[in-house]
Amino acid sequence: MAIAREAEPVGSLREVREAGLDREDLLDVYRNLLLTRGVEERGHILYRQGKIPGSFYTGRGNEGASVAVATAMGPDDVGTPLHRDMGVHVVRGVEPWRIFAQYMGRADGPTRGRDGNVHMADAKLGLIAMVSHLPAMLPVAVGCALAFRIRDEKRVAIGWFGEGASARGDCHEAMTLAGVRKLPVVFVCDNNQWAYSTPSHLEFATEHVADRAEAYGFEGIVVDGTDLLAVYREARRAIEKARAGGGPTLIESVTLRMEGHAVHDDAFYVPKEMFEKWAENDPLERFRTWLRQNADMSDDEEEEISGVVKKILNDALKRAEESPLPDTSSLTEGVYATAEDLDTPHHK
Ligand SMILES: Cc1ncc(C[n+]2csc(CCOP(=O)(O)OP(=O)(O)O)c2C)c(N)n1
Ligand SMILES: [Mg+2]
Repeated sequence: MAIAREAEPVGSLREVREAGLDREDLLDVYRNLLLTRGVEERGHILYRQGKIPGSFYTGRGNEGASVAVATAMGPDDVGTPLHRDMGVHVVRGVEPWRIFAQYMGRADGPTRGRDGNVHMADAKLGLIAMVSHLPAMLPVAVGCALAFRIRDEKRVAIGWFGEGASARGDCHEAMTLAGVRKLPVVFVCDNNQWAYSTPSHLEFATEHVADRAEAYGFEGIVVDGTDLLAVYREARRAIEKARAGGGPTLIESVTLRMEGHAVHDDAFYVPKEMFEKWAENDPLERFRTWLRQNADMSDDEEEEISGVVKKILNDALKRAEESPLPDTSSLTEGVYATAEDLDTPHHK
């Protein structure tokens, strides 16, 4: 039996306004959503052209949820996005050309060419780069939240994790400390129903991952991750609750990983019917339809936004290809933070 609250879908424009987004904001969100999908689709092309070293990961199916949570964050909040959360980088303002540079291991990527894939983040935008080990970023997010508490800052940390990673001890440790201290942290579980080839019934024995939250002493919410606005509303509530001293929330956003674990995996083990069913709820198509039906997005507006996005992506690809590979003499630079690196609102 489910313990976590199951979030309702979002209905009208009025309801969304009450949650903090006006019509202009919604069109910006749509632009960010198109950019997020566009970056990953172009990434696929770069991979097939042999321009991406190593593997290539996308968050197809999770674009809406990642854009939604990042849209709900405040400017001074921090987050630890994972390999399925490209929308977070886009919304926080990482320019697409730098993401393409990152994919290709170039010097202008956020890791300055130290890593080719999505182990990246721009600390100046309040993001902390993931390490490969999962869910090792949850204790980091909780540590940030503890620092905010000690310094009496009204800031919130967001920690993302996959449902498969929730089986590990660091997830339990992070949630225990966050619950005990009522820290300003929001845990976001990207439940895409697979951890590589392991289905979720072999990952956790409760109905929902969010059912665990009550045992840690905070609220758990399950939300349809293809409903961008429902994820936004729940994330916003949870973030503002944390900011006001109400403690953590665990939001479980349910989607389906619409591609293989990475580009090397054809996901033969995922039943075809599952893909077909979830394809009917594509987050981008769903949000586009909602905008047309509830916010009167016109053909002209839609065309204008896609035109702008296409241009950003085309220019970004060109600029990224012009970025050099890192100079080997710079190998030891960026290993330790400099005073300049730490001169951001996030490192006061
Ligand atoms: C501790 C650890 N074990 C194994 C891996 C290899 N690995 C990377 S992603 C992944 C699947 C994680 O599944 P989930 O947490 O559901 O996230 P998803 O990839 O589905 O978004 C695995 C096993 C890892 N990164 N860290
Ligand atoms: Mg998963």
